[in-house]
Amino acid sequence: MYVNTDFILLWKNQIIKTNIFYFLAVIVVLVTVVCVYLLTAYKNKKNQPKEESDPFAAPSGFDKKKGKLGNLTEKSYSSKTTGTTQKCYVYTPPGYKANKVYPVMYLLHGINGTHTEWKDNGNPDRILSNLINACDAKRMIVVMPNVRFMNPNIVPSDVYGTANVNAFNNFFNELKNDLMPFIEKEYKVSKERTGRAIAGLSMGGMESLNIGISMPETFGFIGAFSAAPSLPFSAEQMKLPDEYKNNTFIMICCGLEDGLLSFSQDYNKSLTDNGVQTTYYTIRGGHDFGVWKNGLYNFAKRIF
Ligand code: FER
Repeated sequence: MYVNTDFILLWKNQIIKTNIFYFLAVIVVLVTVVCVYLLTAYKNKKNQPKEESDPFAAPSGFDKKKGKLGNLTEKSYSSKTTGTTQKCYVYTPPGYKANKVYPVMYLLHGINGTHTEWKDNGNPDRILSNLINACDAKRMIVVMPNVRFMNPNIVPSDVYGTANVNAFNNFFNELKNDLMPFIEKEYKVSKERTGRAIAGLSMGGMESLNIGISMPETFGFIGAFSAAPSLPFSAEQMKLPDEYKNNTFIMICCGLEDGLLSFSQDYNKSLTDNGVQTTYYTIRGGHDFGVWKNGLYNFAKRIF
């Protein structure tokens, strides 16, 4: 039988050529996939906070639900200072036991907010519970009050007006006379300065500095996140009695893109010029909860 070997050879060559073509194509695709993967991994690594070099970077997911959450409960109490019924949110940690004594943090909102602002925007229960579950923060009770003490109890349309600013300053009396006695009656909280903290965002940060510096025998820990202007103290008055200069933790932080950054810088300078130790840092961000959540994370981690 006659077999056309030329044809078979041609056919074999064709198969080899086609296979080489596919082989090369697969190699090109594989190399591209590996390159894209390596490039993405490198980019992601670059964007991640450098935890060793930046002690204030919060790890990714710090404000997401990871494990067991504590409880947020809305409480009402009557205020003699304003003659109104006031509300606050109270965070109790995972594993909370009503018969145990806990340190307490008062966490204050900003000029537009009410007692719901932290709960609605700041994931305080997740931030605190994640820290506590990882043993990076002590179990604590966190009270989120209404810092605007006016009658009637409303948010005025002109939030920068005198009435609103005065209502924030009225919180000083309210805290001492009404809120702290209420919390200390309802919950077993520490009555030592080493077990009491006050912190807040913007207007609440300014108030925390105001109250903390005025009552160093009551608060051992003060946090001001993007503190607002209008602190009643002059630079010379921003100081602590000698006995509290080195045992009061004051943390001031602000976003680098925040229009109020100069106030944090000035408050910090006045304190340090007057011999008061502070912890001061800035991060990327504006006048917003990106910065304030980071502030709460870093403050809660370092107190008690
Ligand atoms: C001001 C600018 C900002 C001020 C208060 C704020 C009382 C507060 C901002 C906030 O709480 O977010 O001049 O003066």
